[in-house]
Amino acid sequence: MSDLATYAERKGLWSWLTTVDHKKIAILYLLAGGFFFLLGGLEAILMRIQLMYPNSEFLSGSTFNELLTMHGTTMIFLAAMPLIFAFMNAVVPLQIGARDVAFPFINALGFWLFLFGGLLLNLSWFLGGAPDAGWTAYPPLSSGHDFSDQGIDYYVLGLQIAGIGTWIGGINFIATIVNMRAPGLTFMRLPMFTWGTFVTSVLILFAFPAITVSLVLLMFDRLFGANFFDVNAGGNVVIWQHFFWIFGHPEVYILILPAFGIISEVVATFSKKRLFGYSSMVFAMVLIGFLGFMVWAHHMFTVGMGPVANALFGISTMLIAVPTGIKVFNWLFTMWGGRIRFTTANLFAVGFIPTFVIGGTTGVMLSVPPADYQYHDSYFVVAHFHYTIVGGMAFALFAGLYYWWPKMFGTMLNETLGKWNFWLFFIGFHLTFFPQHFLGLMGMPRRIFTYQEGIGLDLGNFLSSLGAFTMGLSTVFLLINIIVTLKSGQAAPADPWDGRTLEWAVSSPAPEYNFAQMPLVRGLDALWTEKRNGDGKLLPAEPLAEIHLPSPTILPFLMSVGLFIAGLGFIYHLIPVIVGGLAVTLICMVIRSLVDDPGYHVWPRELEDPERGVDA
Ligand code: HEM
Ligand SMILES: [Cu+2]
Repeated sequence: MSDLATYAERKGLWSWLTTVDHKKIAILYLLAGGFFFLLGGLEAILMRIQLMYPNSEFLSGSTFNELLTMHGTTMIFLAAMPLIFAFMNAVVPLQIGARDVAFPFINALGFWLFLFGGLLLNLSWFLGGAPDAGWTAYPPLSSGHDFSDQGIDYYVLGLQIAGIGTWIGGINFIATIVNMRAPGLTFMRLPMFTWGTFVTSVLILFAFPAITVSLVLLMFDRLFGANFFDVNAGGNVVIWQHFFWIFGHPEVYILILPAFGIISEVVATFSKKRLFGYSSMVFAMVLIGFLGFMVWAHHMFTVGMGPVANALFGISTMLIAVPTGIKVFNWLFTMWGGRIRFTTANLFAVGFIPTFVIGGTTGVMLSVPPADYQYHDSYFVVAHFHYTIVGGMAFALFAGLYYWWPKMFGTMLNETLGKWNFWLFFIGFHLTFFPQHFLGLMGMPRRIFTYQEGIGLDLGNFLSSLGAFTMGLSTVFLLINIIVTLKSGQAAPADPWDGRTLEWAVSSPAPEYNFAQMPLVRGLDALWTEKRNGDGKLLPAEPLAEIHLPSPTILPFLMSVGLFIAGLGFIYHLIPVIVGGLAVTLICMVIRSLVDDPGYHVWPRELEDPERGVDA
């Protein structure tokens, strides 16, 4: 039988292209998401250079529009989403005591679809120009060829392919969390990050079909002459806004709920206390997820929906502040009286709290429809959503990176460089986005490429650009840290932070099979329960026996290449290319269905350290 020896041999590029192991897929997501994060950051810096001084001619208006659109789209779909998926993959199976996700093949397919969708979208830079209608792609800006050119086709097809990847990835996590929890791990004992992943996956399941449908309609308008959004032919442009935001608002919760989960884990671990108000944290999360579907039209107050609709959507939006407030207070109470350690991970988590609260507060301000008539489409909105999405989600991603890096890579990131990373980012962040509130209130519209001199906007924009450069510098510290750590990082023990949850019970990085024996969970914070009430080791829930693992396969990669090719075919109306690309995908699906793949086994004698049972 094939065994660990062959696993160890599988190290080269081929092993990455064919892997179905959630830990390796996590690293792929981290690499790809990190790459797109840098790309989106570069686009942001270019925009900030342009806006640093009035009447600047660094960029043309149309280039600015492309950068604006690609920055927003890249950050949301190609950076934030995959980085969240990186941690979901790296951590969730370990936290629930499972050997992998429910469908490893689908997991790999989800990654490759996202990557090839992202590559297709970015190819537009080299082939005729990037999309330029904003990340929201409102028609008629996006629908006809009068305003936009080929770029939007790349937007439509790139996002469609990447979106399918995200969707099946979400379904996979639902199945995993429902079915694969270790014995004793009831739902009300799930770690908060796993809860965040679960609720987020349900949101993905229901939200992504809305963008899929909208993109299909837009694709028909653009490629096949349909009239869904052509007002002259009886179409309706406002319906796009509804479709887009029925997806788009849940999308921001898709990003923030796992971030809340990360913060909960990090704050509890580094306060050496169990999370305050665990059950209320769970219910708050579920409630935020539910309410997240009720509020989409708060993006459309100024469209003319009328006072009743505006009032209802305004009130439902304000309601979300209640569960969010519960979470904020619970984090504070967790820290209260705790033995707090200010590691880099915890600095990011603690920095998250006030920053996110500012973003939440401006959100409540925006939810008041008459007030929104003033704020709408101004820099106030840009400040608001960056406070939630960078001050919230990106801070949490940094916290998660420093926290789980040892588990993912088996080395410790450097704390000194980490603190440079944190402080520069924290200062740079507020310097960038705080002045934008005032720029917005003074009347600076969003999505403009320049402004006049002497109308009061000079100082705020100058400071904002300085802040952006500071964040760029902070990212350089992160990159240096990663390079230094990869070259000569100190090896990480299994449990470097005195952790509470199951992932800290296995070695760093976890062995291929995660747990030699499925653990028995005897309380909330499973590992901490054993540290307090047992001998600090997990009890096995099953005898030592052979472990079944799925074989690697190149099919998910090839299926995604097929769709990528078909996507190009659609954009250029080349029927043979469409047929060829779809054929590649279809043939792979047939192979997958017809060829039996029994996987392989790891036998007890091959385990790294069989004596140690679940600890291996
Ligand atoms: C970290 C440094 C960042 C800087 C300096 C930055 C800067 C900017 C700038 C200058 C704009 C254009 C605003 C306008 O003209 O309306 C913008 C828009 C936007 N940003 Fe960022 N951004 C950053 C990070 C992020 C992140 C991490 C995300 C999401 C995960 C994000 C999402 C967006 C979105 C969705 C838009 C709107 C695009 C549109 O209007 O179509 N940004 N950002
Ligand atoms: Cu919203």
